[in-house]
Amino acid sequence: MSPREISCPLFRWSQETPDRPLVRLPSGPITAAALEERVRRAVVRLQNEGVGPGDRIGLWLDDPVATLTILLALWRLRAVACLLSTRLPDIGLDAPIRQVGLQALITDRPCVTTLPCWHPEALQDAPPTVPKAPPRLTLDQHATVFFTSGSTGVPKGVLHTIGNHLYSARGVAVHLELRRGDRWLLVLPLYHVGGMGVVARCLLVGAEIVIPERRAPLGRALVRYAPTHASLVHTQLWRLLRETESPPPWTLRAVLLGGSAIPEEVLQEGTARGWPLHTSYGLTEMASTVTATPPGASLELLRTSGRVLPYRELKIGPDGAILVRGPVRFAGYLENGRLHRPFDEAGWFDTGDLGWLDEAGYLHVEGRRDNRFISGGENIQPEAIERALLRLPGIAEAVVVPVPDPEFGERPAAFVRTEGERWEPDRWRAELRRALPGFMVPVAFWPWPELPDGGIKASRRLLKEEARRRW
Ligand code: 4YB
Repeated sequence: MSPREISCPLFRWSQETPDRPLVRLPSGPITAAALEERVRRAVVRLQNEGVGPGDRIGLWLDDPVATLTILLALWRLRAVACLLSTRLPDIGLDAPIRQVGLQALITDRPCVTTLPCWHPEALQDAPPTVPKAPPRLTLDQHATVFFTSGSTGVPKGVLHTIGNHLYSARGVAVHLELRRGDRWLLVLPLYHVGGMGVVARCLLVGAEIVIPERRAPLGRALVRYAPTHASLVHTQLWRLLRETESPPPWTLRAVLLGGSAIPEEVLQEGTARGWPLHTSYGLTEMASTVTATPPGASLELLRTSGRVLPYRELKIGPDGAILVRGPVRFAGYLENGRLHRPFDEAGWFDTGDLGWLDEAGYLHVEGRRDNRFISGGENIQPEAIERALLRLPGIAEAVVVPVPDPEFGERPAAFVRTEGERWEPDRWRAELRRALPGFMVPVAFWPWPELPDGGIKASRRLLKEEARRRW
């Protein structure tokens, strides 16, 4: 085997521990041998359809097991799995299809494009063939495309290699002491790197991917499946803490929180009630987690985004920009079918996020450079106002956007989602005046609007448009 090659972890588990579950569903476990068989069936059918090295195949599927099976089959054929959000309406597919240059789409919905469409079940009706040699993957083989919407709303295709996912998984597995037989709760979609991260880590070490009933309360899933690990966004943890009074299950060793800053109240309540929280900073372009706090971190440490994990490098640029590189860094963006590599000569990628490192090497994220705006000559980083809002009791979510103002140019306005608490903009304004300079206190507070479902995060672009309509 060349140094750039690795053996396929699933194949290895299917040989060494065929009866060990690798996926846990409400209907029961899927063993390593059974998953391997599914992947082999899909390999046969995809090969018959002519799928080969470098082909880019869209996956627009709700079913995580079908997604996982086809993803692994595509890797064995050296093709690229392009994961499309199932929250996209049909018409929303055009832009990502064009950006990436897809050859075919695998979906269980009616085919809405001119591309060849294959149903996932049809990819399971061939007899599996036993490979002549153990399947091998190459570290620099193109593996996946995930889509990030960016501030313009035009989706960019983020291309990863096998090596990106492997090293991402290695660093997190070591940091969170993930071992064979552990169980990681998958309640993030597989078209987001946070979901992919769970899959890669579990496959690497031979842990179980636990997939509970969709939309079932998290508390129930924790009791039923007794996971050792879980990846959550802060709203999921917030709801979980509201839903249950119970202490965390004794099996649970790590809750990895990611995707944004975490409200103070969630951190305080979570740690006081004994939840094993880890805050983190990550991004699609780095195949998920870049920094994370260690096991047993104090509340003070949890207010940071943690320290850099193995196989990642991070530095702060002259203007406070967070720059990253290392074996987990993506291969580039696919734009109009072409690969664009936005890296400097030394391989650094400018994340667009601003932040700083403290003396102990813990990362503090301030916000995104392109969210900043100027109000009466003062620079406003809206995330600083959001952090202040999220420290107030009962505020579960806050997004601050600029609205036009003849005198100041732009001024901040806030969308706020409360949980259980009353709607009290006067009180919030008074509290914020104590914490922030006057120009940072929002001129308007609006309740969280109904938005088209944008995935695991609210779209700041849509909220900005909504604010302009209301102002
Ligand atoms: C932040 C931020 C922070 C990101 N403070 N802004 O496995 C994981 O790492 C995981 C576990 C649970 C939930 C999510 C994850 C993720 O993968 C998150 C990765 C992610 O959010 N990627 S993204 O491309 O959708 O967004 C990246 C952006 O999110 C960053 O560029 C930041 O702007 C923001 N962000 N962590 C403040 N701690």
